[in-house]
Amino acid sequence: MDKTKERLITLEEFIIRGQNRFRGATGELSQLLRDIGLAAKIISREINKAGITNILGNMGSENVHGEHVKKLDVFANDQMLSALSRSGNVSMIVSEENKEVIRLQSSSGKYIVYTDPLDGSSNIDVNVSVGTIFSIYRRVTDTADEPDLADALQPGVSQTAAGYVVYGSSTMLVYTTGLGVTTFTLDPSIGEFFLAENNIKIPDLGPTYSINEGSYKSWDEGLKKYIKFCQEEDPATQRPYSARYIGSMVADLHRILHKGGIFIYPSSKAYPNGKLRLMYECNPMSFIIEQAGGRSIDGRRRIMEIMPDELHQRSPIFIGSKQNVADVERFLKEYSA
Ligand code: FBP
Repeated sequence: MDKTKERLITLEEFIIRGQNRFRGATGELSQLLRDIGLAAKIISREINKAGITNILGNMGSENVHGEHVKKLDVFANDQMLSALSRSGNVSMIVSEENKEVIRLQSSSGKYIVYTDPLDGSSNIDVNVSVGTIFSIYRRVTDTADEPDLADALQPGVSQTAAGYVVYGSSTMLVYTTGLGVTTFTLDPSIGEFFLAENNIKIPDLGPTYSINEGSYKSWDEGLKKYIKFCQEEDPATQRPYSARYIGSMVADLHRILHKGGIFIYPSSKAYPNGKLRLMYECNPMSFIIEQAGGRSIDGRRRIMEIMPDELHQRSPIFIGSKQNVADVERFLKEYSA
């Protein structure tokens, strides 16, 4: 069917249709997704003109992780915090840019939201794709009471919704509410997100691997053997695979969602527990990839079954097509201590 002939469906319409599938739906999650869509449009507009406005470069301060904060990090964080506070449906926010939990006046709000407002910071100043990541949980404590840490420290399997925005050659919003993964493309000329693909499925195997090979020396033996396996000549199994590493997790996983393959950020000497944060990088991307038919592990366990004990804890991650993840899992079991 020629796509241009199909009636374009807006994010708004798609969200309302989704809501109507749930008897007794209150519309609160729908409002939250709409608000995140609005923040994405504003951040996208700022990124697109970053080279001509004074928004590139460092703020001159460091964040909770001891990383230099970029001006765009702060801008994106402000946009996400104000968007998430609009509806009154959110009682707590945890952001990569804020050490402590942000408690909102709407303490009876039934949702907790984690966000990495701008993922891929090292690429911001050089016009390479970056992203925004979000993960939404329903509170476990009574909304009549003040929310507490038990509401925030839930395993990934308890996510109500998760998604990301990729700011690349076009801006795309990708999310799941547990009913498959849907993608939307922003038409900046009218400021509207339109449905691009519904219920997208990741290929079972993809001939690419994505890892920062600069830390090779400090990898587990099993991982070294797996990367050698990817580089061996064997046309029957599409090997050697190609190496693809953008250095923005969102952009690397957006490619893998469409083309298959595997993204790995292992533990290493520099990052003994991995670099990426469990609650606002690993869990939301794992929910998306699993909903599309892929897998995500920390080397031994399913990422989304990890019980968190800290807001900003890190985790190694091996995520992507189920055959690629099964292969690395086999090597890790066989060769790693
Ligand atoms: P930020 O959220 O601070 O950008 O960090 C995460 C990240 O940039 C990921 O997007 C990316 O996959 C990874 O770090 C790149 O790390 P490295 O430069 O060590 O390969």
